[in-house]
Amino acid sequence: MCMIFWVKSMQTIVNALASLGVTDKTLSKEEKSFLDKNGYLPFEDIMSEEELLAFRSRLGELSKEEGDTAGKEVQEEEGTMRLTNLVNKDPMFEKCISHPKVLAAIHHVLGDFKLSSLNSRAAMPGGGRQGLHVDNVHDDLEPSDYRVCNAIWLLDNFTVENGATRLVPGSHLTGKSPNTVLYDTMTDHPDQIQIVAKAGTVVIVNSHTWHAGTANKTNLPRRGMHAYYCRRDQVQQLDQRKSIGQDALNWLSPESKVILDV
Ligand SMILES: O=C(O)CCC(=O)C(=O)O
Repeated sequence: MCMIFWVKSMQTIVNALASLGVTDKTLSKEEKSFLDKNGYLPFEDIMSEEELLAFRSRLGELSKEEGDTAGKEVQEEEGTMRLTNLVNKDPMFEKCISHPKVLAAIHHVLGDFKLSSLNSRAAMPGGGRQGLHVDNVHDDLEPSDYRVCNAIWLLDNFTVENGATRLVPGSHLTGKSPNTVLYDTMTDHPDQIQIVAKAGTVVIVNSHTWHAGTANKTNLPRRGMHAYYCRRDQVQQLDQRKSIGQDALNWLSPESKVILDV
């Protein structure tokens, strides 16, 4: 990439972060080193009870409205209910792409970044088990060359029983994708942990950390939203310029438009 363009683009995201109140001190030294070492970082109490109720209720309405077409713009997955392009569907979802602490963590991993897509994923009763994966298949990636990073917004308590995300701490440092080194990505990994955390938490997951959804063995859905970011030089999962409507362009802040690259 031409140096002048790179510096200009980096200034744009840096300016947007500054006006959202993100500084080098937004994350503590301990938080940065935990994220660097383990490839994930939870933040508790990012959503209030009222916000949780509002998000759950709006996603429920959207699921009904979209029916069989839900999630089609990006990804369908058996045993789950997915919705996508949420930024475009209600002003309430802007919170998920503009929270200073979350953005500070994404910036720490990716440097110059943009939103790749904002989706919800509910593991339905009996569904949700995935193979360990990274979100950008690669091999021999240098630890400083991260391209994608996720923020999982927990709308329900994530428990061992209801399909809490599993991940292998530190696996982002191997530079490898699990499908190229593991015999079977579906089985439990000896070093995996499960992200057991309460609703309202946001978990940053460096998407090069081996991770996966687990099976929901309860009779209620396990709901979360994925604010998925990519480095600014990467292709978005959902082309935001093509997907955004005029209503959203009217309600989004200038900072959010920089984050979306629209
Ligand atoms: O929702 C989860 O627990 C993780 C899902 C995931 O990793 C994915 O869909 O790629």
